[in-house]
Amino acid sequence: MRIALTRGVSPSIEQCELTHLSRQEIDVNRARYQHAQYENLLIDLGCKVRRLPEEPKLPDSVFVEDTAVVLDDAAVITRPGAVLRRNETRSVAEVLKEYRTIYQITDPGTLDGGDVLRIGRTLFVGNSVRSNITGIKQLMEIVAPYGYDVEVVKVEGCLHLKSAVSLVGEETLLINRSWVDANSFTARDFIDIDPGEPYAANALLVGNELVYPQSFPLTRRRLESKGIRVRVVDVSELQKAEGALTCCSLIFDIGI
Ligand code: CIR
Repeated sequence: MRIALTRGVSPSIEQCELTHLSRQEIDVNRARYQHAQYENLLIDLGCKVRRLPEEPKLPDSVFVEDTAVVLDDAAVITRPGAVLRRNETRSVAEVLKEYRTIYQITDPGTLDGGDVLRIGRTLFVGNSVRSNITGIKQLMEIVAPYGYDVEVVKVEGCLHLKSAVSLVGEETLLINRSWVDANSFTARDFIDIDPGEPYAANALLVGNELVYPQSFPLTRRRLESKGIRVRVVDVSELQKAEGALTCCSLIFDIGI
């Protein structure tokens, strides 16, 4: 069975962290509607959605991806780079401990799950504004006994590694080369985002199905022209909080 762990949109989402975007009004009800549509799509794709209750005092808590790295055999609870997001992890750890052995990134390490791109047994980890080398080294030590390698990737100009690059097929990456160097990922196929859509590199692969944001039609055309069929969802309200598709869930299999 495949679980998608999510959390309801906080009523305080308008006070979210913003790094590269300027603040815009966020319609909380619309954000909630879009988030529910996203969950429905995950259900359609075979996931069992487990939704944590919303956290009124934690504006960014809908972005659960940043709180943990869930592997087949273990889960690493992060220490988010944004101080105000650190209280988001405990409730996620409580759920994940039902399914996985739990590890923890500790002070002075910082790590956001949005910086971790898993391809097979390799974890590519963005050294970004949120994830420092100490945190990445801690992750490396935790996952090595489980047979995972960690590769550090420099990220510049965007929030997380997965803002710049994500997996859209077994060996195919959707990439914005102005934020990350493609040479960091050897022997893989690339699809470039449309230059007019810099935020378009974040797609969510669920099994063999690709979930993609409605707001990037030009890049979507590029994906489709390569034979990749996408399931489109409108997350425009969550994008105003600098969130993307991968960050709204933690997806993992149980009974493996
Ligand atoms: C933040 O700055 O932490 C949130 N406003 C957005 C987090 C998005 N997370 C992700 O892409 N993994």
